Amino acid sequence: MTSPSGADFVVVANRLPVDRVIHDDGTEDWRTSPGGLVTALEPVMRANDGAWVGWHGAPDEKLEPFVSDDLALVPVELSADEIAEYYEGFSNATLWPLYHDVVAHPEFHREWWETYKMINQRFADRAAAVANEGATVWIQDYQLSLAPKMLRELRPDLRIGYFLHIPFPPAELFRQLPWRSEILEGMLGADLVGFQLPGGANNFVELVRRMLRLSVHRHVVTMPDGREVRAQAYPISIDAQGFADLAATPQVRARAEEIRRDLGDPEHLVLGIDRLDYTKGLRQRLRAFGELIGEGSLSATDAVFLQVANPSRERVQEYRRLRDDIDMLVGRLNGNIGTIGHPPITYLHTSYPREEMAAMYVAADVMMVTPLRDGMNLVAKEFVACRDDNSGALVLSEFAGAARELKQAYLVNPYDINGLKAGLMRAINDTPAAKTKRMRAMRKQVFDHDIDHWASSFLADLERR
Ligand code: GDG
Repeated sequence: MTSPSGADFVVVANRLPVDRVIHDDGTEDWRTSPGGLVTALEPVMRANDGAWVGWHGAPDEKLEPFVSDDLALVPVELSADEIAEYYEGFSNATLWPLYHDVVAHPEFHREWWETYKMINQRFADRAAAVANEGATVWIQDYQLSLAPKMLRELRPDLRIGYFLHIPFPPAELFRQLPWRSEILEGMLGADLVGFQLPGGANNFVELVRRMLRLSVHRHVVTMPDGREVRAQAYPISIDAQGFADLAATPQVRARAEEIRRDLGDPEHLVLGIDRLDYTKGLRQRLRAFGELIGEGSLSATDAVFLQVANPSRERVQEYRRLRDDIDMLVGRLNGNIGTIGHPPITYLHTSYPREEMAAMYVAADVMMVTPLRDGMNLVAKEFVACRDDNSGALVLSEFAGAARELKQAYLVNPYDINGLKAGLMRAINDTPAAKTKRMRAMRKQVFDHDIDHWASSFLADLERR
């Protein structure tokens, strides 16, 4: 394939699954960004003349459709102002905090909303232009919640799915949104609306019933024109075998040992890996660890906390503030509780290749995933997939979607610092046999419900609509 023409299967997401690489000789190229979604959808795209519609990552640049790694890509252009208002503004400073329990204050700006509508229309127009008659279109996530309705208006012949990767909030919070009805109506443009958890689907149909006064029976909404829309949970997952294979390579094994050595061969290596986001509960987690060292429950020579925080949304004010807060907190904690040659917290504000991530998962004794609210949390599942000897312990927030499936984790309330401390100590001190039992059960869950399972269940249900 040299250029995308009409497609029978179209994915629409804020970002295309590729990053631009510039070689030493100045030539440009695209590299597929590794991620569960592309891995899961690649085979479906290949089998169905698929195309992916999304922004290519650079502002103020209009690109023609192109093919990379056999994937047909349809770039949507965004100007710097549009990115500021549609993406950083409405998506990440309005919807993101509102949908995550308002752990940060959502900002409501009418100009952001206008731009959000305009950009959703642009994505819908592009999808309408590329989809063949009767094609299936799968729209992803909160940046595009109006696109399903816009696309249906342009192309009633299409089968449209929509999946929300983040939580869908309860009515008490959602009703704050000045454009609440429009967002609900936008999502209802789909035939199938997918959520991470049944709770999200319940919140959605409840709002549809109360605010739009539509009839709902067993999670099927009947629209005024008689069309039916189903809302249902499809918990997302990872390419479990892919992670397991990567973790089993001699290079990753050797690197895992090297990481432990470089950290001073601690008895307990505690790991955190998150996008630097205020929803991820970093402050509480670091404080809990700091207190355990400070009061002597853990010793600074035996225990090390390796926290990786990937740079994220750095143009949004709340994220810049968070970065400063965490820098200061880590500095203070290490200053207070460290000893010569033993800073108990190693904090890395950067991102790594997948191999390095796998090596960290293998190296750790305890993984701490303690978000204040999280749609799913793939890091928790990736850690589990990498532990082929059934060793290691997962401390997991009750408020991560993953807690519903990974019930054998050491579950904690991430707001409760004493509870976090107790959870971490249990995870450290439990017998190896108890840890093995828990890990084995979690591995079974993750391998039985991997990303292919997620994509194929959603798409099979969509085809039945
Ligand atoms: C949203 C929802 C939901 C992280 N650091 C590096 C790196 N990562 C990868 C991880 C993981 C992914 O990024 C992060 O996914 P999470 O699920 O943990 O969190 P969000 O980014 O907030 O994702 C979330 C998800 O969508 C899917 O629906 O689970 O609830 O918030 O895969 O491995 N990857 C590489 N280097 C890094 O440094 N290569």
